[in-house]
Amino acid sequence: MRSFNGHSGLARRTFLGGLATGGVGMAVAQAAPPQPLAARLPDAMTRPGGADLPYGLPAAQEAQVERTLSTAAGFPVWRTPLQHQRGIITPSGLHFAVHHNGVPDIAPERHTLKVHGLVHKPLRFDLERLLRYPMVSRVHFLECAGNSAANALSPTALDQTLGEIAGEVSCSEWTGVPLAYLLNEAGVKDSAQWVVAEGADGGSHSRSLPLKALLEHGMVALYQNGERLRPSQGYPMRLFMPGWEGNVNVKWLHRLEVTDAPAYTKDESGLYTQVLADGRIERFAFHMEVKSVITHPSGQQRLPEPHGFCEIAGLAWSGRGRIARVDVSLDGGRTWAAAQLHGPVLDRAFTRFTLPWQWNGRKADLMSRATDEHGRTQPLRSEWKRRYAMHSFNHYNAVQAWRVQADGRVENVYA
Ligand SMILES: Nc1nc2c(c(=O)[nH]1)N[C@H]1C(S)=C(S)[C@@H](COP(=O)(O)O)O[C@H]1N2
Ligand SMILES: [Mo]
Repeated sequence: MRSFNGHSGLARRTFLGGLATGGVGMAVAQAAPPQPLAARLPDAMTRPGGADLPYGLPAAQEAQVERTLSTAAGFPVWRTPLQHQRGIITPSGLHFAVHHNGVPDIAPERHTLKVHGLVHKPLRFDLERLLRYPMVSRVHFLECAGNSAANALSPTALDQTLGEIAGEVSCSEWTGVPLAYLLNEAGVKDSAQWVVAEGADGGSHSRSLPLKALLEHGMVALYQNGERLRPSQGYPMRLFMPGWEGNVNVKWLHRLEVTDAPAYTKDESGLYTQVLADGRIERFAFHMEVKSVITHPSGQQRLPEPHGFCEIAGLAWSGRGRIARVDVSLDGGRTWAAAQLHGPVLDRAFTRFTLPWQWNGRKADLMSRATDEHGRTQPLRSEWKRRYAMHSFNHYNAVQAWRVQADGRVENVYA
């Protein structure tokens, strides 16, 4: 006991010193002449801190964590920097956004939602009335049908960040009124089969949706991550259909017309139809398929050390249900290992996965392949390309591969 106490100071210093040289980069103070307490404290501990803000902002030092803008489609597409996301919820300010005709400036007190067409009692809801209905909250991803289009179309893999390549997907907690409450109150007629949803933006973005699915899963979302929708996400209200392609989630929703047939609006007959390899056209492809990306390490990152421990981390999702497993390959798809899924594993939501990796400092091709609870799994890029016509790009869910070069730099590659 006595000798242990006598040596504990030395033993402790040796242990910490060992850790410091062992690679965790911790600086350890050596024995030094005694200093006044204030001189030994970090600056911030020696005086009162600064003021806070009425609405909080990220740390100034994190300013590089931003959405990136693409105009390749002819309209602005803001993409989530997924490489910086650790966790399943995308901060609202980083949610991706696609606006075909800009963000309308809507006065909430004048906005209304009309339910009409094949109904017994046409209804009109202002926001105040809608906010009095019972609401549900659900965590769900939202993905643009055109996410990862460049990987589908570009003959060579573009050297970009993950956000630039596949950032047209985000995940939020959405809170709102189930559509069934509103449609049942209006009373749909026997001949009713479809609903045309229209937005109050310049181009009156509109889509036809099967009534049965809307009654089962549709929501008029009013809140996102606990606060009212952001203008960019459809303030003051949007349609939300969990797991379905982004463009059916009509923002700035102002009209639901119950019909007996689809309307074949411009938004569903042009950009969002998908041409198959044999020339046939998929008219309505609502579900987003199972998909995953390794977020770390990912495109344009650089591993800090030529050798050493690195946690492979990523996100997986499926428009048809829960994620059942994610396999990770470190050798370009020759061998696979099951990654650990981190809960909560939610229906049609981001699921986080990780795999510990000891990098040996040699070139390595990393891939992730998710499988959902229905046994659907991601195709390789070559398999996906065989299924669709050469110029098709919607619903691209092929396995994403990253090459870690010997110097630690990470690049997008086709596997
Ligand atoms: N009214 C309206 N709704 C819209 C759009 C639009 O341009 N106008 N864009 C759609 C597309 S293409 C997508 S991918 C999703 C994106 O939703 P987000 O901007 O909230 O991420 O909104 C859809 N809803
Ligand atoms: Mo989209």
